[in-house]
Amino acid sequence: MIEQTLVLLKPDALQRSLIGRIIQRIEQKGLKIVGLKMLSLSKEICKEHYSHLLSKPFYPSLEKFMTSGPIIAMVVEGPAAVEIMRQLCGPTDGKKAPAGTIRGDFSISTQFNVIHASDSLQTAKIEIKRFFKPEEIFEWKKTLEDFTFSTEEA
Ligand code: IDP
Ligand code: MG
Repeated sequence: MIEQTLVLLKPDALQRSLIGRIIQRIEQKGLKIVGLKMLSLSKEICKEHYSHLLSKPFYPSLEKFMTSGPIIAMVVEGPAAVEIMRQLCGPTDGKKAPAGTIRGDFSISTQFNVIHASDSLQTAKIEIKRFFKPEEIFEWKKTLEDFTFSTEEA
């Protein structure tokens, strides 16, 4: 089944210039980016997004981190996209995440773990709505068109 999931590149990914390398892994796996933007996460949206963690002692620190600089939000599409994106990310703690996963290769922290991906199809639907208007998500197909520009068009 073709699914859509929400992916966030956290402020540490931008600070560490990892945007390209992370997006490359998503594309090389075969998933398709159908929405993408840079934004500042407000404290209000952060509280909503991490509502399951509000009572945790580390929440204030997580909020400070997530609102410390811009993030990239993406809608990622493909067969079993929710599960595949979670596999690409690896477990929460970068120290325990296996090599070959995004967190395993780019993080040694439980908090500063560079990426978020929705944990279920139901969560994905809610999270995509939190960050994207319907018109900001695009339907596009890979085509056999030759997009090489000729000198006449230049
Ligand atoms: P997930 O991102 O792997 O789904 P969650 O448990 O939903 O993990 O936690 C959301 C985010 O909160 C994590 O990605 C991480 O940035 C942060 N976090 C989770 N547990 C801890 C912790 O024990 N200490 C500090 N930050 C944490
Ligand atoms: Mg989670």
